[in-house]
Amino acid sequence: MNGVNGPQNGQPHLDHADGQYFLTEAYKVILEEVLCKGTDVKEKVCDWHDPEELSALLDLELREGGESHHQLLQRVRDVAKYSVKTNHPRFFNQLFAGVDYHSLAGRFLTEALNTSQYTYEVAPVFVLMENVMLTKLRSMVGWPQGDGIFCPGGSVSNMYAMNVARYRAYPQVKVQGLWAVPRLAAFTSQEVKYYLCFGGEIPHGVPAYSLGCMIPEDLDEKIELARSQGAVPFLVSATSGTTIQGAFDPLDRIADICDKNKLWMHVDAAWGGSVLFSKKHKHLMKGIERADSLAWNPHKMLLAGLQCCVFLLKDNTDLLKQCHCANATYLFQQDKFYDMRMDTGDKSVQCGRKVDCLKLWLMWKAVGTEGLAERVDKVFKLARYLVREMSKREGFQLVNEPQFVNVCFWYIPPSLRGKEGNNDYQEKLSKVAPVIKERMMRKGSMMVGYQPLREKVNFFRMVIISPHISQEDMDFFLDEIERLGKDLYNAL
Ligand code: ABU
Repeated sequence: MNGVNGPQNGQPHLDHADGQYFLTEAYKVILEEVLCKGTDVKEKVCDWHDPEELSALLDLELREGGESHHQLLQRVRDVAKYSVKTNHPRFFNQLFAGVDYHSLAGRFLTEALNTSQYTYEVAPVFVLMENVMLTKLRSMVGWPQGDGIFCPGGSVSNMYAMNVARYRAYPQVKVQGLWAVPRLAAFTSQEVKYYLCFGGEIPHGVPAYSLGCMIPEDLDEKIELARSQGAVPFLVSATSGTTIQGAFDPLDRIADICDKNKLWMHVDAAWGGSVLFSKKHKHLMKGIERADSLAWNPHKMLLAGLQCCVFLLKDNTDLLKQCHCANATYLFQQDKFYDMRMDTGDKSVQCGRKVDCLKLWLMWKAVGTEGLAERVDKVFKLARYLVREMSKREGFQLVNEPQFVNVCFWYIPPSLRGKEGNNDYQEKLSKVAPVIKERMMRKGSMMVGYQPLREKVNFFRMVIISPHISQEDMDFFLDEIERLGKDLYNAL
């Protein structure tokens, strides 16, 4: 073993003991930099550098010779130092945040075992585990039977819904392609329609209320309109938890329309699906059991870690496998010595498939269904607290009363208050969020996203996800927005 200095330059690092020593040391760096400092409120959430400067700091170039352990550990430290700390209590930028340590142990174990989820022979534990997880999640939806698969992202789950719905209606599409089917029409709310843009076909956007949920009466009209234009409606994708405003479509009403028109009802619950854990909030998805399929990402609100996404469907006739299977003879031999139904990989369009079930399983084992429900309830409470505190301060204006844990708002700096009637008000308001965002990132104090939406100019989207955060973090958030933005437009 070569110890901390590792092998000499140019040596191939092939020794197990030496590799394990390096791993132990690298793990200490990860623990210190990512998990201790990275969750410490006194540390920065990001150490911002412009790209050229960051490239120079990292020395990313790959050379002929290898480096020593000492140098490599410094690389590990640098990667940690200059990466965004998504586990930090002031990271509110995406629909994931925070860390669950049991899940993380599952993620480390998955990486160490390095297998592919496609066959029972290389992933016996994980095939059984995936089946248990899918059954459990389906039971929460209200489907005693059905099918499903873990997918690499919610958009892939949505694509699978489109594939399966189309295949059910026109099985010849699988071998003959799109020439063999009529012009099909899919429908989703205008608010989210870019999620379903696969292969350039834009779904029919159904008008949404200001809050972001679909207007079901307009869905009926859109279906009729598509028919009158010669298209064949085949799928409606409802949304439970829109990305920006966290809106929930009225599922029962949409299910009535799907029943009447014999359309596949898919629900993109990638973000909102975890409300099903909460007795208090699951009413937001009332009617979900009437859907045909569902996308749900436990890596979002449940903190299972990226990526952990499921596509669930009510069908139990093997439609998913029939739709996607390629019958690769080097993986799915028909004369195997065990039950070949355990080779679940042919339900997927992927070949190699990462193990994404262990992190959720280990976390669920650790805290139980009740523990996960408490997490969901806690972040709802924090979001309500934030909204109440905002209402006590001048300068914070909600875009809409939130249904979920997305709190969308404009910050109106003192110089713009009372000037709503001015011609340049909206233009000036649109610049507030980008300037505040730049300031917070350069300072490293927190991260939160912003965006325009239809006619609405840039506003902040605050999302509360991690159960590790507190009311003090919410107070800090509001104070910091005020600190960073109060001089606008005096300063511009
Ligand atoms: N799947 C959309 C996620 C976007 C976000 O993290 O904000």
